Amino acid sequence: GVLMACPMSLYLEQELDKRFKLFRFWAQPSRQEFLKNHAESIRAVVGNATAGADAELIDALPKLEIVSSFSVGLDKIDLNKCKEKGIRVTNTPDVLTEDVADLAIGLMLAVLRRICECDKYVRKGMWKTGNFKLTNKFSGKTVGIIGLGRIGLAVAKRAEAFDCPIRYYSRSVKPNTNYKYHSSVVDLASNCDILVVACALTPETRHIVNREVIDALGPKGVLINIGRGPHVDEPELVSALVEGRLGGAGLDVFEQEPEVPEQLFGLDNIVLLPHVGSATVETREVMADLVIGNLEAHFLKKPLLTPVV
Ligand code: 8YV
Repeated sequence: GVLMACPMSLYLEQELDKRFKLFRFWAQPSRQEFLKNHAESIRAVVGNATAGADAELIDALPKLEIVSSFSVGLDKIDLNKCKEKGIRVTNTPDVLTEDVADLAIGLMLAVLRRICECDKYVRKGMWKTGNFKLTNKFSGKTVGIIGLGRIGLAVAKRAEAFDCPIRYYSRSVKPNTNYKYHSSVVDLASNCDILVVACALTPETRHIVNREVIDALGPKGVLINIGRGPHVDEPELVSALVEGRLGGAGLDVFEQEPEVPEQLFGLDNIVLLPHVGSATVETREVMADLVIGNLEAHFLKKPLLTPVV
């Protein structure tokens, strides 16, 4: 049996149903009762950015062999526990990189050029009675990227096409780029106009954007988060935006999804998205195929397509 941790893709559900005995964890009236009756038959868990396999679930599934995640991020999976128990883990890297990087650029443009606000202005019929206020230029702005991995690099490449100088922070200097390296996030934030969070969420990167970083970015700076909500100290971000200490923000992720701080709803210098970085028809289908491909490879004792553990 395969246990799906939460709803993520109808196509994936259909394809899993065709191949395995699929259990939908979210549809169980009682999870405890469900585990009592079915724990022994579950050999795989399918998770995502919302729910994966924490220590408790792993311990409750004695026959678990593999966790196949419908996400590139692995923060909802207890990787150490999987290693310890010899449970394999796979994710969906590469296939979503372009979409997430595209969305990061979209957020930069939307925040600086006020695209969402402009759209409302037209829809409300306000164009007839006035002129929209001037916005801010994107081309040529310095873009600072936290985490120059697959997604960070794809953002950099796109921003370069807009003549944006690129700077980055990561644990160590990346050998194959000429982008300017900063050894601290505060230093990076002090030296860029737009700061993008593009690293993995780990205990070390939790709240990597804290008050000090936000203040370094400053009243003209823009924060773009296409990583994970907990990368940013959200109450600090909210007060900085409300008090005008930060110029703007484009946020695809939040600390307590789907909860979004209501103080943000009244601000027009921010764009709020419901975690849609990889949410295109094309990419979600490829992600689903990769989840299934990994499960099939595992059960056929073939090499996994995208192994993590
Ligand atoms: C999805 C993601 O939101 O890949 C990730 O890490 O956050 C996204 O692709 C999610 O996993 C889809 O359900």
